[in-house]
This record gives sequence, structure tokens and C-alpha cells, in this order.
Amino acid sequence: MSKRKNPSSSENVNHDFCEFLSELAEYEKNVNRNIYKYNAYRKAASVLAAHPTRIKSGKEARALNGVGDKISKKIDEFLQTGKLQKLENIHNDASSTAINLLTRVSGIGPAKARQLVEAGVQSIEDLRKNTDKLNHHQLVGLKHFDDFEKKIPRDEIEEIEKILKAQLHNLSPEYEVTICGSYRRGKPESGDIDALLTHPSYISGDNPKNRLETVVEALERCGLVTERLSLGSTKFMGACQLKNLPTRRLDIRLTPHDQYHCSVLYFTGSDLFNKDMRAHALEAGFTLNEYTLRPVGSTGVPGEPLPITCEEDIFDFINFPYKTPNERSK
Ligand code: 8DG
Ligand code: CA
Ligand code: CA
Repeated sequence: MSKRKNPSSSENVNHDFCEFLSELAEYEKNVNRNIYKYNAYRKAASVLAAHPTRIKSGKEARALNGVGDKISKKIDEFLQTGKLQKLENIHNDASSTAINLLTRVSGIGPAKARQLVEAGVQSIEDLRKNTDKLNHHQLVGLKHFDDFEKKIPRDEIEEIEKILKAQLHNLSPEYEVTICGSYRRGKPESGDIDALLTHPSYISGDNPKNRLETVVEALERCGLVTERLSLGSTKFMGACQLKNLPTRRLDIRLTPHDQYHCSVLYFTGSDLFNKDMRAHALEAGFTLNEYTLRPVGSTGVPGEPLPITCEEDIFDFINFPYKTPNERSK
């Protein structure tokens, strides 16, 4: 999965607030490893990004669902001074800046980044001199650092989708492939490519055997897949490349046929949308994850997975108004 992005955009009249909130979110995730605060900042940024008019005070922001006292005070400070002292301090702190930078390398998480910084690694250049400290995934992440930072235009993903589908069709015409993530949500560009595969002969409880490896080998033979980061029986992380274009991050997941739609829903995201939908499911007495939708009885024990034949079924069961993938980018 690609590293998180900020929900700010050019038509967002509150984008400056969203930018500082997203930066604070990254800081909480990477430096403090406080996922609770990370989510709180992202939620506030997403609510402000969706707000149609310019917020004029912390008090006005406070009235929105997802903006609490502390964030509303920050909005007031930003409106009054044009900056945020907390962010200034973070920018002036060399170790926080270095940790944030190193987590941008694919495979380096917050804990590894802190460990590297404590060992004196402060920059990408330093990292290149300390490759003995990195595992295979991190080495490939470093090698393609510049490429992996570049966004992938939609038409390039369309091209990759065609090749993927043709190669899988060659292996078996019954393969189904969906590119999920921001691409499926209709975004003009994406951070990476999230491909989901299923085959009617593979259902939950079955051993996936070497099915995914066979797929990856075919994609390597045709020249699409150029790097492996990791390969398990149901999850591949790697990279692909078209002609002279940049190297792109590609994730492939193999999903049992009966769990396909729950997986497609989950990997389409956005993850904030998923959180809302899961919360709604719970209120309606269901538990929803990337595999199944199950009713939760009065004892709190989940029952058998419900039969799902399409994404709409999931919305119907929990009585949640259907949203097209394009409407899920909150
Ligand atoms: P991007 O690649 O263009 O940056 O955006 P994306 O496609 O929305 O994000 P992603 O990181 O590739 O993740 C794909 C989907 O996986 C995401 O839209 C929803 C789902 N997902 C969650 N929770 C999480 C999580 O904690 N981390 C990540 N990376 N993905 C998650 O529901
Ligand atoms: Ca991804
Ligand atoms: Ca993605």
C-alpha cells in the first residue's frame, strides 16, 4: 500500500487547514506513533476538505463532526498568525524531519526510521551509504525512491490493467481482475496500483497453493513485473514498468471467490470511508472486514458470512445508501 496522502485539492477552499492537519497527522504516525491522533487529524482534514465554504473561525470548525477543541484552537491560531507554532517546532527538529523523510522509503516504517536516525542516518544520501542496515524490500524501495514518489497517471494504469487482464486470461479465462484503490475511485492519478484477483476454483478454506506465484512468474515473463518486494500465497508486493516510464509500485492480492466483493469494497477505500462503513455496519448489528460480512448476535459472537454476490449487497444488508466508487473518496 502506498503511504498516506493529504485530502487537500485545488478546489478545496479550506486546503491550507487540510495541509497543516495532514502534516500533523504524518508527524503523529511517523514520529510519535500515535495512531489515535493520526486518525483524528486525518478525519478533521477530510471533513474540512468536504466543507463547501471557507471556515472563518475555530468555533465554526468545532461545529463540524470530527473537529474537536484542540483542532479548533489550532485553526484559530492559524487564522490569527498565519502559522502553527507546533509545526514550526517540528520543522526545526532535525530528528523528526529525518524520521518523516525516511518513512517515505517503501518498506521503512516509523520504528525502523527512528532506529536509523538514532544510528546517525539523516538523509536518503546517508541511507545509500548504509545499505547493510536494510532488508530486501527497503533496498528496492531506496533504489526506486524517486520513481515511487511520482504519482501514476490514470491512462498508464489503464494500460497496465490491459496487460494484467490479458496475461491472466492466458493462464485461465476464468480469472477476474479489479484494480482497486484510488484508481477505482476515479482519481486522475494514484500512488500505487492495487490489483485484486479471484478465480471460481479458489474458495475460502481452500489452499491457494502456488497460484499467485504462477501469476507473478507470467507477469515477469511478459516484462510487466520488474521487482519483487515480497511474495506470499495470497499477497504480492512488487513493482512494474511500462517501456521507459518510471517504475511503479504494484500490489496484487488473491482472494477466495466467495470473498471477492468484500475485498473489492475494502481495497477500493478510501480507508476513512471504510471506517465509516464498518462503524455503520456495527450499529446495524453486523461485522464487516476485507473478507466477509457477518451478523453479530446478542452474545456478540459473529455468525456465518452472509452470501454476497456484488458490492451493492453489502450496502443493502446493512441498510447503508449505496455509494459508487467515485463517491467514496472522503
Ligand atoms: P493512493 O494509492 O493513490 O495513495 O490511494 P489509495 O489507493 O486509496 O491507498 P492505498 O494505501 O493504496 O490503500 C488502498 C486501500 O486499502 C485504501 O483505499 C483502503 C484500504 N485500506 C484500509 N485501511 C488501510 C490502511 O490502514 N492502510 C492502507 N494502506 N490501506 C488501507 O481500509
Ligand atoms: Ca496500495
Ligand atoms: Ca493505491
